[in-house]
Parts: sequence; C-alpha cells; structure tokens
Amino acid sequence: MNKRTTVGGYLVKRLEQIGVSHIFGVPGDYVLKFFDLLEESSIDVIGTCNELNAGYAADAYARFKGVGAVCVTYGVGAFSLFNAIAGAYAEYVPVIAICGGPKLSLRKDHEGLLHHIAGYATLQEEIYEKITVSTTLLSDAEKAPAEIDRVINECLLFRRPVFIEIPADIVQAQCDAPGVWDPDMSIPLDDKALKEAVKEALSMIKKAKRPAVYAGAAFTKLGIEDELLRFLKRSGFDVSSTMSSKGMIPENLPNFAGTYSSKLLSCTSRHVIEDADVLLVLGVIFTDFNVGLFTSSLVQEKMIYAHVKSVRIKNHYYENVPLGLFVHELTRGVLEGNCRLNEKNHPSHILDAAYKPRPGARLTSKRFWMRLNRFIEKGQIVVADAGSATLESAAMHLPEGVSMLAQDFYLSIGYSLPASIGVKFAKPESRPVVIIGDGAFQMTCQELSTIIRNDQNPVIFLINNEGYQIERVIYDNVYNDIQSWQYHKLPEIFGGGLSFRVGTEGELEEALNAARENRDEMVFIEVCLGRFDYPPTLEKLGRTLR
Ligand SMILES: Cc1ncc(C[n+]2csc(CCOP(=O)(O)OP(=O)(O)O)c2C)c(N)n1
Ligand SMILES: [Mg+2]
Repeated sequence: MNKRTTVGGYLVKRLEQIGVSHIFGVPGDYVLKFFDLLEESSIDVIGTCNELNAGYAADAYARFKGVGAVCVTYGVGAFSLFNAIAGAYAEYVPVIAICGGPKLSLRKDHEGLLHHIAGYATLQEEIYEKITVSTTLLSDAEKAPAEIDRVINECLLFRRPVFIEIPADIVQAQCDAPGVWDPDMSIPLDDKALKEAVKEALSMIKKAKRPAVYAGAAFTKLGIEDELLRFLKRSGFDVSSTMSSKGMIPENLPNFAGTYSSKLLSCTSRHVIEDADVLLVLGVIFTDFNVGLFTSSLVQEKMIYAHVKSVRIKNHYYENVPLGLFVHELTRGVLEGNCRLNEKNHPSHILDAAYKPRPGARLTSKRFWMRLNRFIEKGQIVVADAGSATLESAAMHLPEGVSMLAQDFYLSIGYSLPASIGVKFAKPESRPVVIIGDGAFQMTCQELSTIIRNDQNPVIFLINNEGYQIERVIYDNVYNDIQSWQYHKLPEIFGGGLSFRVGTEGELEEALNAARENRDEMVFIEVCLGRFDYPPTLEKLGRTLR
C-alpha cells in the first residue's frame, strides 16, 4: 500500500524537492488552505503588495536559483499576475505559477455565482495556456500527483513558466505521497551529430583570420559558464556578451570586447562581432536589442550558431547536440591562441578617465553614469529597469564578480524593484543595486515596503528625469510627462531605510558614502536629472529610432 498525503501536501513537497525555498504571492479565500500548508513547510512565504510584483520577484529568483514559484488567488490574483508570467515566457524563465480556485463541488451548479470568475471558470487556465509551456487544473485527486510531476518537469525541461490551479476542495483531498524527485533532465545527445558539428566548426575556425564569439545567457541558465570560459581562455578569441549575459564573462578578461548591441553600444564590440570572418554565436537568443535594433549586419554564412541543444552551421542543422558538450569539444580541438584584441581598445579603458567630484556642480546624466560605474563593486548585482537604465548599465564596465539582471527583451517597466527582492532571497550574500526610472518606479513602488519588511539592503537609484525619457528621445509630447512625486519621502512613509535626494555632485558623494557605510540597510537615492539631459547610449538609441 502506497503512503498517502494530500494534494496540497504533494505539491509543497515537490516544490521543496526541486529547490524552492521562497515563494512569492498574495493570499485570497480560494487559496488560504494551500497557504497554510506552505506556512507549515520549509518554504518561506514572501507576501508582496500585489501579484504582478510577486511574479517579478519569482522571475528574478528563478534566474538565480534555477526555478521560482508564485502563489495567488483565483481570477483577481491570476489575472494580475499575467504580465509577469508573460515576461517569464518571453525570456525563458522557469516559474511555477500556482493559483487557488473555487471548490469543484460548487462549480457544477453555481458557477455563474462564484466571486472572482470572469466569463467562465476555466477561462483563466485557457489564457495561461498561451503564455506557459504547460497548465493543469487539479480536478482529480488521484491523478493530481502525475499532473503535478508532468508540469513541473516541463517547467524545468523547457525553462519556461507553467500554471497549476488547485481548487479549494482539492487541497486536502487524499492522494499517493511523492517519492524521490529524480527525473532525467539531461539534454538528449546524438553522438554522431556532435562529432560532425564539431568537425565542421573546427574546419571553419582553422581557416579563420578574425574569429570571434558572441556569447549569450544560456550558459548561466544551464550553469555551464565554466565551459565557455575555458574555451575563451584557450582560444584567445575576442568575445562580446549580450545585454542579458552581461557579467557572465569576467569583463577584465583580455579578450573581452564589451557588450554588443551594434551601433548602440561599444565600438570595440561592434568591430569585433561585425568584422569577424567566423562568428561563434553561442547560447544567444536573437532579439532586436542584441542586434542593435537592426543596425547590425551579421552574415549567417559566417556563423556557427549553437544553442541549448542544437547547432546550425550554414545550412547544416545538427539536433541533439548539447551546448556544453559542443563547447567542451571545441576547446579540445581548437589550437591554443593568444588574445588578439588590441589592449588599447579594451572596454576597461572607459574607467581610465578620473572622476573628481565637483561638489557644487549640478549633476548631469553623463557624470552620474560615470560615477555610478565607479561605485559598482564585487558582490553587487545590478538590477536595471527597462528604459535608459538597461542601456546605460550595459555600457558600464563591470568588475569581476558583478552580474546584471534586466528584462532586456520583454522590457516591462517597473520590473527591477520587485525583481531585486527575488534576487536578494536567491543570493542572500549579494547586494542588489537597483537602477530605475521615475516612470518605472511609479508602477511598482509599493514594494519598497516589502524590501523594508524583509530587512533587505539594496541600493536603489531612482532616476528622476520628470517622465518617460526613453520615449521623449524618440518623439516628445505631453503624454511623456508624469506627476512629480517627492520620491525620497517614500522610504519614511513605508517605514525604513536611508533616503537621499541628490541634485549636485557633492550630494551624490554623500549618498554613495552612506550606501557604502550602511551595508545592511536599504539606501534609496533619488537622483534629479534634467528631463532633456539624455545619457550617451540613450541619445544613440534616439537617433537610431528617429
Ligand atoms: C509595463 C509597461 N508599460 C509601458 C511600457 C512602455 N514604456 C517603455 S519605456 C517607458 C518609459 C520609461 O520611463 P522611465 O522609467 O522614467 O525611464 P527613463 O527612460 O525616463 O529613464 C514606457 C512607458 C513598458 N515598456 N512597460
Ligand atoms: Mg524617467
């Protein structure tokens, strides 16, 4: 006779087994019993001010821990969560979205009367089907274990979100207890395809005079950054990161050429990538921003394109070739080479210019970003919001041991502040440095209260440029203005942290010193910049889009 448990208990156990130690969410009557089970478990429940922000936090958590989870109530909760899960789907982030639901026993005869239902009871699951790799409505307790295992498996395998609805009267229904969690997650391997792909790639590489690597975030997601680093060190090939893989490659590596976004970012990376006669595109998902908003001219005939489990060279497709193994074999086959990048062009030189604060001088955006780059230090994780913050952060030169998180494809503004909460729970030893525009901040600012409530210690730079500057730079009209807030007063209202409002270079220094001295506290810095004071990369973006 199998051991028995409850459906809710089964789901909680699986979450524990796959490494979820924090779950983000907002309760509601349809999901209270499941929240009780979470509270009794080893998983910490982190309440956020709304479901969208819980989703953002779970997304960021998943990017660092390999999986994240969020739990909300039916309808009002699940629909509020939607945008965060759509972002996770777009950016390949494994988030398990769990939602309570009205009792099945009531749905039969009273569906139209049940609160929070929009349209009909299964509508939310139908909608979630479009933005997840799998959904399930746990309507049969005996079948629930297989269903839970199936969707969790798909979440981890495809590294994309899934949706589980657990009706209130199923939470405590009996089912078989879970065994060990031990599914085969390995990427399928076709040994012959691997050998042929490596052979073809090496023969191209041998003839190349200017080979280069364009490396994306798949290495971080698969936890195989070391394979890439070994290849880069042995081959000496010039390498650029994408915006989303920024920080993955130590930026002091002699062959690191900067972050690539064609005409938007560094000239060095542009030349290295666009002048390469063989370009190894490894673990990159092409998006408009990582081809410089279509300002690039990458030629497919010169590319060796390897992603999670396939390789494409010219018109040859090799399936079931795991990225890590492919790069491993390339490292074995490639000749040892020296770095070709001219030291003079190394991106680290952007830090050569001395920054001497001029205490009474009005702060400009150029000087602010120059100073911020010199503030970033080991142990921090830069969490940049969509808009100028992501662009300018990508143009920074990061010290070793600093990574960057940005939703650089889906670009939902307001993501960064709640995301920093997930980052801190996933990487407690790190200090998030949030860079967020005033427009973005107005979307999700309540989460300052969650940061304070959980004694988190981010440094938050709120860039007050009086509205939607990234839109102003393309085309300006009154709709890019926003209500002016006394942003620096919010930490006091929410109940903690240190807060500063800076308008001069001297004031910025005082705030940065406080951030350095108070490492265990949230430090909030409202940075006042002119509404038409466009930072350098944003100016380029404006020119491109105009
Ligand atoms: C949720 C969401 N709504 C609207 C947009 C469209 N949008 C893109 S950038 C932007 C303005 C960003 O302004 P702000 O955060 O102040 O950054 P700035 O460019 O001023 O530094 C808007 C409204 C979006 N990307 N995401
Ligand atoms: Mg703004």
